[in-house]
Amino acid sequence: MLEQIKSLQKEIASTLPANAGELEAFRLRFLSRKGLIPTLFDNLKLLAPAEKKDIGRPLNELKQLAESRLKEWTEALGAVKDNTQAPVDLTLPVIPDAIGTMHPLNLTRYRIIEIFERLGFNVADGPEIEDDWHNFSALNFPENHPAREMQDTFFVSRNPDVLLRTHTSNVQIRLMEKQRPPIRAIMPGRVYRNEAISARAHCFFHQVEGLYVDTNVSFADLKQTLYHFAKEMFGSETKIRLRPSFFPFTEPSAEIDISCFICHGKGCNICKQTGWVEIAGSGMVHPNVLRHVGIDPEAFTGFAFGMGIERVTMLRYGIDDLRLFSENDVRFLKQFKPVL
Ligand code: 2NL
Repeated sequence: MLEQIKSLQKEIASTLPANAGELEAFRLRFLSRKGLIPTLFDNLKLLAPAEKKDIGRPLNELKQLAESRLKEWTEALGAVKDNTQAPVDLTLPVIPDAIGTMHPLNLTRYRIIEIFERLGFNVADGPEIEDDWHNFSALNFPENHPAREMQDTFFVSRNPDVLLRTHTSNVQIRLMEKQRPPIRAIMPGRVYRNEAISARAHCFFHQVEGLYVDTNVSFADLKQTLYHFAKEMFGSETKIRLRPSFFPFTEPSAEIDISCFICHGKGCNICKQTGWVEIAGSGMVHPNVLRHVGIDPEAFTGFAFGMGIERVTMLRYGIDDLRLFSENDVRFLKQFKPVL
């Protein structure tokens, strides 16, 4: 029996199964219930106690050898097992994966663009770092206007002044300088004002301004265009109201209010019990502005307007703190439409 154990030991040491079938054959031959090693253990029981001692030990070692080899080879073959499966098809289309959500300011910006594009407005953009002419002088700001002060505007350098634009009107000036009427465009973009940060103010925000210059553009066109916008944006029941106002670049000028879509005129927190919510400033382009860009104010007229994207977004989604837009808190951001 000792001889048999020694020869089996040699056989195991020289075996190297090449695949799962050969490995199973090894298991069946040596370790299965009717295999060689369990049979030797059965025979061991029949021996006299003195012989048992001499045979038991090498037999146990043989069993351990066979078991450890089986385990080793099973693991080794497992690592290359994928060879037997169908390869990955690299020509299949990618499964779309939601990688994040749209920023609410972008959702509003895209909606505004969509509404005005259908009215024939182009989308224009321009620099956020601007000179005095395009941000102030061309827009008929007087020399001593408070917006030109350090307290209100971020200056990159002075004399000549270079600054962070305080509105996107600079893009309208640049557009009118290089393009003749008819001009119909909106200008979304980031603007900067030197203000202490709070729930209602930030040192930067986003604006969409609009401009329509052609022969015979009237105040009625302004009213009807913004009425259409209000209904598209806030629902078909929405009414608008115009209040006289003042801007250096428009004459006459008007604030645009919409009827409160929360309480429908009954009075609530959003409209501060008035039934109306302010959404935009507007007016007829000042003749001086047209002159500054070489457009004859006797031949052409235009209307313009500006609205804050943050303000419209806060109304749309019931957001009560401006800082949420720039804090990048995912608990806030992931509540909006997923990007696919
Ligand atoms: C507001 C008011 C407004 C304009 C912007 C404009 C631009 C040119 C000429 C005339 Cl080039 N007007 N833009 C006009 C009226 C109001 O914005 O409250 N914005 C947040």
